[in-house]
Amino acid sequence: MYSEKFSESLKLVEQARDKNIALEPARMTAEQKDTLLATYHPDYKTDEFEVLKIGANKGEKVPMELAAMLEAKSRISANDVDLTKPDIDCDVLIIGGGGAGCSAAIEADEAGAKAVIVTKLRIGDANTMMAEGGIQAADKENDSPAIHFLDAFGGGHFAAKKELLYKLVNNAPEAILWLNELGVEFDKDKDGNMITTHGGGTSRKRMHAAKDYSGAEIMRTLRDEVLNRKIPVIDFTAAIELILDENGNAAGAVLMNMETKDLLVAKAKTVIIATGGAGRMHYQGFPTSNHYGATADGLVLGYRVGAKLLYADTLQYHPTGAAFPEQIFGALVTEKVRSLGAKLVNKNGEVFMHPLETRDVAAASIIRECGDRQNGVDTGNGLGVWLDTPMIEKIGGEGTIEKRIPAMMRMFGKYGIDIRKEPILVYPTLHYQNGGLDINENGETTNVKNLFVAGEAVGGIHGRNRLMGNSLLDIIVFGRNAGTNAAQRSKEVNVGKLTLSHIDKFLKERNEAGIDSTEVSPKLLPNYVHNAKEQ
Ligand code: MEZ
Repeated sequence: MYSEKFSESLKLVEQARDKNIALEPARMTAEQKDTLLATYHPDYKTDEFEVLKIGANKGEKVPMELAAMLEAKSRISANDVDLTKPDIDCDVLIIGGGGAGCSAAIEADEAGAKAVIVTKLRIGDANTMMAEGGIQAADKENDSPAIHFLDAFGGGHFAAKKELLYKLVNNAPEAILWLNELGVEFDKDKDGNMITTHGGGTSRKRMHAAKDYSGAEIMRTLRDEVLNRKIPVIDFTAAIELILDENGNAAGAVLMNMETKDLLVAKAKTVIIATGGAGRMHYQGFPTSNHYGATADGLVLGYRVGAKLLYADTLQYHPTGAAFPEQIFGALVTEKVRSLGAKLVNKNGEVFMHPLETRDVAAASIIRECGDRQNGVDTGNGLGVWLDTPMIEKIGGEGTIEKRIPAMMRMFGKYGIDIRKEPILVYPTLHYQNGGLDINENGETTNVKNLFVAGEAVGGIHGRNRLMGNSLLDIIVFGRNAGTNAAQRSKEVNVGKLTLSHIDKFLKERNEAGIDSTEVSPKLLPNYVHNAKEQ
């Protein structure tokens, strides 16, 4: 239910609806996109970034909040733990209990390795659970992995590591079959064929979905499989420091019980970082669509032992975060809403962009509309533009919204907004970490042996911008890949003497670079401050 102050703008949106449905907005030219991004996309705000003074990416810029974590002190010193008596001893230690971690664990287990998952919250508390619109795979007759590659490579500004993207798109059809076999309830037509839709920047309909809770459905299935296989899962236990062996290879992690703060030592022949994203870092003050634990931990753990980052200066702001009501500020409004026909409309009821431009372009376009063009709607808590959801029912017929995007209907319905009849207000929200740790096609970091990475903590799969549905895909493809390869490697590894000497080495580097911050990392949880005055 919208208050009186929205009525004038709502009337203009309603009046223009039929005309706007018929309108076919032009796509922007490459030149227009470049200018738009350089002027309005948050990645281009130079004063929000800091150049790293130490570590493998010294001299490169990253968001200032991330720089503070990458250059912070360890939570422990080397003599806080006794490395000679490990509490856990396994073949593959998986840090993170989201989609990538679970996929890795399943394949490591399948390959006969002793895998253990540790997670600072609970298994399944992850961005995978929050993904809505779908997972891409070129498995229809009019499509091919090569076309999928071209879409993603262009959408990512031709910056993706080609061998990683090649693996992503070629393994996509098999990933869908694997999930289907495990029990994911994909949307299917009456003949049992998967229903697929477009996403921003796709030239074919290849988005497979489970309504608008695709990630939750995938996570449910993976979690069940991990538990059915009886793979050990240690909940509420964070990895706070990696352990190397005397040869400089990854060999485990120091773990911290999130409640008691007790420390444990996990020794492992191989380690997989699958810690997910960074939305709760709230770069540039943006709200986020991410889960509570998304604080870039894996990047910090890897960086401190010398692993390289790739594209850590690029973030994805999902164009349509909820801008109203305040209770769901920043929550994800799936791109599928636009795939089903809803257009973005400004306060005057004007369509100002093609609804399925790539995400960076769409986000920058909304920021421009609300900023310099002054065509945003004042929500009482910032600005937003309309996403005209009633168009979906007009295009697809009555009942389409309830059938295809029921979670969206429920989320806004709770606040008295019937999205079948009324449009919703949206603004970009921090959604995805495009950059992360640099890996080779086996999923191993390029410069720390026996350290693997999967999921959102990886950089380079998507280049400098990711297309919708390629993240649910990468957690499966690269999660499984890391699990299989780490298990294989573990058969060849003889772990040397364990050491935490990198902590002192890192401290020395800090001192030499004149860094005297008192911050410690990894962050583990966001530090929201309770403001008693607001009560
Ligand atoms: O890939 C994503 O980020 C995704 C599926 C998000 C969405 O809009 O639903």
